[in-house]
Amino acid sequence: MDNVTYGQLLKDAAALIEITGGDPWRARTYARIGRDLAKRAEPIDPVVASGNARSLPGVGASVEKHLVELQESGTFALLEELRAEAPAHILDLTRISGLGPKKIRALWQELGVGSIPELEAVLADGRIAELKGFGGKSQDNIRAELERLARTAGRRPLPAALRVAGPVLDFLRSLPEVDRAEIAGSVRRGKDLVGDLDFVVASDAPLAVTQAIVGHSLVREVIASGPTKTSFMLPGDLQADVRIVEPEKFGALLHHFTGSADHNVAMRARAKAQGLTISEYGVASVETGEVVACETETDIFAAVGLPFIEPELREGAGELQAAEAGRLPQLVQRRDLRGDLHMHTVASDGRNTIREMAEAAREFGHDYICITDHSKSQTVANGLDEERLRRHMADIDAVNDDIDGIIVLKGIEVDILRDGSLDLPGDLLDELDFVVGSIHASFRLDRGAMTERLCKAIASGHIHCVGHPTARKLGTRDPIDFDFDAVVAACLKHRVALELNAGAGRLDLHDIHAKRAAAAGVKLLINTDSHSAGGFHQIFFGLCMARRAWLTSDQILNTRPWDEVRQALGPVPG
Ligand code: DGT
Ligand code: CA
Ligand code: CA
Ligand code: ZN
Repeated sequence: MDNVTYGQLLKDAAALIEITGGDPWRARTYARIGRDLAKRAEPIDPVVASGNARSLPGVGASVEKHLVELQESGTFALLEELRAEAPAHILDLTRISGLGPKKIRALWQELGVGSIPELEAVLADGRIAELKGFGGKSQDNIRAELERLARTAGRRPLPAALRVAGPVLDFLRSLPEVDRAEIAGSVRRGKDLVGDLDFVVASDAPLAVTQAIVGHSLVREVIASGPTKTSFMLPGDLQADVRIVEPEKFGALLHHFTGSADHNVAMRARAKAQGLTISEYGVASVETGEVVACETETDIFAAVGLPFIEPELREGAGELQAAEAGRLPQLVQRRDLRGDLHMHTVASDGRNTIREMAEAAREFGHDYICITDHSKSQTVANGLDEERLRRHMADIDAVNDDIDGIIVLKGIEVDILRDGSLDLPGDLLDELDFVVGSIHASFRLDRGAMTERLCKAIASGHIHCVGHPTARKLGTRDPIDFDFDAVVAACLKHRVALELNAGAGRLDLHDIHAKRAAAAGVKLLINTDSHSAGGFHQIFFGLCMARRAWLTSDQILNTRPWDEVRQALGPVPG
């Protein structure tokens, strides 16, 4: 069994313990262990199999027993007991942010609500108002959440999809019968939310490949299986389609299933005008039926008179015209990025020290980083007040003096308060190398007030960058509402950058806004907002957003050395 499943089932048990009125302390312990196991890089299976489950972080005698049962049977007795005690679909309610286990328990015990449709019913007939803690505001929130869930039904964040897709792709590539395997579809195009996974495989032995896939431990349920096409379910209710072709036709298959559908439609129209057809089997002549291209994607594009178009651009949004005119952008790449200017340490809510973050960043290949812990109003995140920030600044300087091969800058992620003022005094902020200003509360101001709030912070002269500008949480919280163009104008005027926050839970700005900001001339920064030394790889997700926004390296500030970044930002001198 894979780590994600171990973790998910422990988290399910944790939620059910609280919903059924069990010990909250025990629930929290299970939830924490579940989260840690799901994130763990090394497989848990062999550890459990060798009887060493207790060497896993936090695991004691009772959890060890569950893990052993899980490995043997795919479930454990306690989980089954808990499931039997509560309504079958009650865990669906945990997807509504703002509804914790306590509230879910009240809904179930007092009103008999055990599923999302039942929740919709008590909301519609007003019975929900009988419950304590479910006033008008809370009901509005639940309504908004239900709308959000309906809108994003079945779609999930790219990082979560990749966590599941990665091991499947590795497995396919490890098969001796497999020549090449790639993930296609919306994942290859780097979309922030994806519907399903599409794998394309080159092999001369499709049956052997199919047999191997359906036997894989990650495969939950096979939906359809033919000689060259298989569909199955992966953990987290994620569907995957696998298609297999002979190696000579791999390019055609990869192109077709990378899409997007709109891009394919545009390609077909172009081919038709040239007397050609285009399908998953290649580009062919209408007249003779002869296939003129199929081996590589470059061949496919060349057959219709175009240069290679990067997958992130294939949305049918003018990429064919740009390619035809020789105006395709030279998209920013991983190796262009030199630094990361947003991260947390143990001083606030991060897991590692300044030194550990610096060493990991250097190992990752960065030339500079900025330590930006939270400011004081983030009490849950142990935010820094003036006095603690002063000490932290000295600590950062000490690490910077001591370490070779990387510049360690001192900064902060200062809260932009409800009225647009900043959470720490301006003269103190001005002593820092770099300041990120972010919104972490009061997300529901109306559009006018929210725009004013952001513009006031941008005009303060004390911040260099707006962090995660729309404050969305990918798949769980909608973006805040403000006049984006007004904020872009303020950023230009005051030389403030906008962040492309690459943190797996955010991806904020997303592509459409990033494109608009860059077109207006605002500088962007791709930062990971890492909360641990293992977080820097998330820059990949930020790159996906940037590339989907057609961005080149000169539109992204942290492709430059630190002194140039600094000079490009902040109040105009004089
Ligand atoms: P998703 O899964 O909803 O996030 O988005 P995609 O783009 O991965 O869509 P999916 O999985 O339905 O299909 C993968 C690609 O296969 C799609 O981008 C283009 C191609 N494709 C699938 N069905 C059709 C179709 O009916 N017409 C065209 N032109 N292309 C299709
Ligand atoms: Ca797909
Ligand atoms: Ca699909
Ligand atoms: Zn933040």
